[in-house]
Amino acid sequence: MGEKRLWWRDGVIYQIYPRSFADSNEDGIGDLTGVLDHLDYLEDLGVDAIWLSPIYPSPDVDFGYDVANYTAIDPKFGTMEDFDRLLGKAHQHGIRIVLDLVLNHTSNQHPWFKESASSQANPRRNWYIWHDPNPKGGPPNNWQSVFGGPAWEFDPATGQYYYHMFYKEQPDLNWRNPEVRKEMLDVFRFWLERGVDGFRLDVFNLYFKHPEMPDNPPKLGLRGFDRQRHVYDQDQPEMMPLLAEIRALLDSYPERYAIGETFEGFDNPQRAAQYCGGGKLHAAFSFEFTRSRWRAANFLGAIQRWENVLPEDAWPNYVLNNHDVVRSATRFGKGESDDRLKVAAALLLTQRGTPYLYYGEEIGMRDIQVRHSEIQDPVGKRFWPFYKGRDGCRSPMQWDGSRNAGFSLTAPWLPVHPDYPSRNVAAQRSDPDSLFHFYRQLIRLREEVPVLRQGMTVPLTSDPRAVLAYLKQAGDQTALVALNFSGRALAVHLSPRLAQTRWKLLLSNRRAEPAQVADLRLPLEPYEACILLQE
Ligand code: ISL
Ligand code: CA
Repeated sequence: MGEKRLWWRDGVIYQIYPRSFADSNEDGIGDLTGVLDHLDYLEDLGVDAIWLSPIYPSPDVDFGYDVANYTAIDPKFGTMEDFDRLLGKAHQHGIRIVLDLVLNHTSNQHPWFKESASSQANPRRNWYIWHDPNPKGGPPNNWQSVFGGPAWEFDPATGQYYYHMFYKEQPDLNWRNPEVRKEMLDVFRFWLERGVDGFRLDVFNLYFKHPEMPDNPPKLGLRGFDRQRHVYDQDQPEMMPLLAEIRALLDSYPERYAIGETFEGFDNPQRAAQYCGGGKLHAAFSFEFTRSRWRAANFLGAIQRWENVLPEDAWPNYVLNNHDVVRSATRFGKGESDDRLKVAAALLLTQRGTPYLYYGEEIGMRDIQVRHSEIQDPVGKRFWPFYKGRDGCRSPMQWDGSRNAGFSLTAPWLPVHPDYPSRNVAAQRSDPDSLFHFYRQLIRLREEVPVLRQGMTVPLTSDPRAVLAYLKQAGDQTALVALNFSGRALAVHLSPRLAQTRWKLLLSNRRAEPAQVADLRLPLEPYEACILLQE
């Protein structure tokens, strides 16, 4: 690992949901200049790159994940000049920019779809997936939308159905059409030429569907989408040569990067892993941490499963949060205490694998509770009260204790969390014991002590529920990380060799001096996260 530092492998990537980060023109919606205004903050936190959720023109049925133009900036976020300014300034701060490419589907307001829907004879008809009704009547097959209901929408004007894996306002593109494929590669080129450093590929494993569109076989599950095995509507073999083509394009520019998002990131890391490594994507997300219950063994299991399935030349990544899931602070935090969040942060930032942070995670932002009348996310409206949608984790960034948490002077598009007067960036920056400072220290340490980011996690755990302790070894460095998941004082059992090792304390949220090992036991305070380096 003596090689050169790679930003996407050795650094930390920070996801920004632009609508919710900072509003520079007081319209209640975050924007690009808002991001630019906070680059100092991001540099101080120590992140290497920011991933911006979609910033392209969008009617916002799915808040930017329904794109109406891939090579422009939505006016609510600013202009192309604002974007270029942000990119230039970010680079001056040593921060790379990763864009979110949503190429599986467009908005139904995209001019391509409008043309495509205008008649069966339109030259762009075949840019989307149109099909005659089933001879028995109804949709062409049994495929379901992940957002609920059949994935087929009938268009009475032209007498055919079109396919949409997500909302009906998000028709899927026909990637089997060479014109679509060419256009999409040009989208990559457009942003690469502007100097964008990388891409997050939204649901890329859905681009191709089986050409004959057979029914998916049934499986046990709760709702329509989960009651099928998704054999024919995702993960088709045509994806591999396409990834090779995308990768070759990226590799024709220096240090570019692509990370893909699959559904499988949630519960089938093996499927996600097949897309990573030489000649394919640099990475695909593992989302297991977003599902793990508060139990040391669950996190360890997720790490080991991910390491086991990834090809040798692929690099892992870990995520506690994103814009689709309940925040880790809400899942793990007890009341206003951030004790557990420090343990989770130490776990995330001492793995061999790129850590992804989600805005506000570093100050322990909790989900907002949305009332029915406040829901913005249509899945929330659809499945209320069983599932309230994804607004909870998308509330405005809490910058300070002033009105609207310093996000905007105008009422923001989603409510600010009521805890903002005490939980905000300004307050945590002036408190050396805050979660923010702990994240900042961990990020610094990860940078300064390569073993923390390079060494494989070798468990020493004796109590899989309450304690996760692991050794890491890389080059001539050995580190020991001990995480107490419980609110009780505990001890980690060490082998005689490890007990005799002279350990230097790099960081602990509970003590300033190294703990004394006695009787082969390393004591841990309640919720202590402690990082030791062999002297
Ligand atoms: O958020 C989910 C369920 O409510 C996930 O199933 C999610 O839809 C899936 O992980 C794909 O997510 C991505 O593509 C969607 C978009 O809505 C998500 O925000 C995005 O992360 C469609 O573009
Ligand atoms: Ca704004």
